[in-house]
Amino acid sequence: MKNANLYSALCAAFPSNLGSCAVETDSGLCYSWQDLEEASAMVANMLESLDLPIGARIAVQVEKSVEALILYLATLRAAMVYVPLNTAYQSAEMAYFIGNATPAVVVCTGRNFGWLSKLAFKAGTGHVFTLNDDRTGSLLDRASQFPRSHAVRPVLPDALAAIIYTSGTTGRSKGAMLSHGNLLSNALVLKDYWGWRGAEEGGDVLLHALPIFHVHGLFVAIHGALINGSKMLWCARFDPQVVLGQLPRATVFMGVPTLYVRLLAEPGLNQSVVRNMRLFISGSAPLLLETFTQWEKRTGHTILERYGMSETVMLTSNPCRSEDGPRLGGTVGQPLPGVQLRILGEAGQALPVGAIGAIQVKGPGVFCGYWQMPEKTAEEFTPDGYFKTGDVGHIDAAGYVTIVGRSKDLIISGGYNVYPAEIEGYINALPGVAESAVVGVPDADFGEVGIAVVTAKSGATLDPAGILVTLKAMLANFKIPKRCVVVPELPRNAMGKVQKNLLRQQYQN
Ligand code: MCA
Ligand code: AMP
Repeated sequence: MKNANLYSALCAAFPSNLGSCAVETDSGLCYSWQDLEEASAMVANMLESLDLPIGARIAVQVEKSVEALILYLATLRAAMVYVPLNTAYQSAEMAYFIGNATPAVVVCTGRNFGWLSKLAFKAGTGHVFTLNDDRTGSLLDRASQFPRSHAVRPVLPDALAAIIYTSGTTGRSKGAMLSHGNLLSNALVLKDYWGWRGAEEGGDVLLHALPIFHVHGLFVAIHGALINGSKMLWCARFDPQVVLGQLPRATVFMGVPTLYVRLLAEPGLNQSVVRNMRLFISGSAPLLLETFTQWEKRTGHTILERYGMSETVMLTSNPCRSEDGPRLGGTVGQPLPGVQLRILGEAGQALPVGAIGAIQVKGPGVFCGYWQMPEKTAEEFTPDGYFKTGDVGHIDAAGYVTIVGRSKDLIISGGYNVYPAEIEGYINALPGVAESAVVGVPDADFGEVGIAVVTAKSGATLDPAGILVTLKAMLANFKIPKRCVVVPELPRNAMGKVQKNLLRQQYQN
């Protein structure tokens, strides 16, 4: 069998000098390429010693650290399936993910071990390890007893590498199953399309300041650097001052639009700080034209905006090389090589250039379906095999795609997805609440934030601030609406459907 293990491809791209620095942290630690290879071998050996079946899920909710990256690489090597979970998730959310993914192994912080291990063992998980961001925890203790060399398990391209949870429009989150082939093909396309520079051309250095539990920070950024043998400057969290301090040493930066907005608010952002930069990339949420233009004025660099999804990895990108065309603000660029993208009208008819419709895609990055949800998977594909993105947009004569909205009821806040239906479910269950509607309104920092509009049951009195406090104890912090208002009734159309567009207009500032 020809080995399609993603780790093998990443490892093959490591530079010949394995002792050179692969990852430098903001606390001054340097991990060499050899460290990545050997430490991931030890963790892979440890995982394999647990006698788990190929494809066993390894669910991970830990703070960002290079050891967490090593755990990801080890999971790939051992042909198990990585399930990264946002550190903001609280117990009810974690109970759902663990119940749904049925992981054989859960890795969490020492701080959360008490409640999370109980929950995991109850759901049938066999092993719970801890991993802290200071290189302590039972995972590393155990792994330290295993050999530093490991034979990567060969897999076929369609073997699962990761399950990424992405919230559902109506019900609970769905786990998007991504294969080694999905991830490797996307990494290779982006390596070429974004012109990653090898050591002979001076070598790119990636400044990594995103979380590593979503596609952007984990796959687009990390795979990009590793498959090019490029060093990463690693920030444990996004701090604009720290990023400014590191920019002169970097050549590539990736961020959600909020990161660019926050950097622009720093007086220290100027052309000198970015003098060595080659490429600024934005994605995960719409980049306002204003941010795009201001960035160009302040730094002399044109941000490259691209578009993707957890279910598809990257789909479109503005050009990197000037000979491929200009980077157009407000657009997400052209379909990447290998991606077929079409715009359809309401009756399912293909639309002419410029007409607005539903975006559907096909390509090597498109996922293998939702974990244990065959009906939901079937619903999201057309009979001829296109995936329905739920995004609405148009494409121009030169092939540039512009996203104008979403048919899915989704708020994207600071690059995180918030599904109103989920929040409304929690609010509606609170005592005294008759019904609620959560809508997204523009926000200068997060791009969009949620507002909860709530009505009371007859005779009940509601405290809007109290509702938010109660929600905070139940849900990840980024999902909490930034405002809550109590109204006598929600606006409805003739069919009785809540008119969210009116609420969006009413509460937009
Ligand atoms: C934090 N808060 C948020 C968010 N983050 N509220 C709404 N949206 C958010 N994104 C809450 C905090 O809990 C806090 O609430 C209050 O807002 C202020 O937090 P702040 O200190 O400003 O937040 P932070 O810790 O600085 O984080 C902001 C951030 C972070 C750095 C922008 O949200 C972030 O790293 N976002 C990147 C997300 C990302 O990587 N997305 C990629 C998805 P309180 O004070 O009440 O506690 S992958 C994807 O979409 C695909 C497929 C793609 O195309 O890339
Ligand atoms: P996720 O569920 O995290 O995979 O989010 C995917 C969604 O993020 C897409 O369906 C889009 O709605 C949105 N998205 C990603 N990149 C962009 C972008 N550059 N511009 C606008 N929306 C984007």
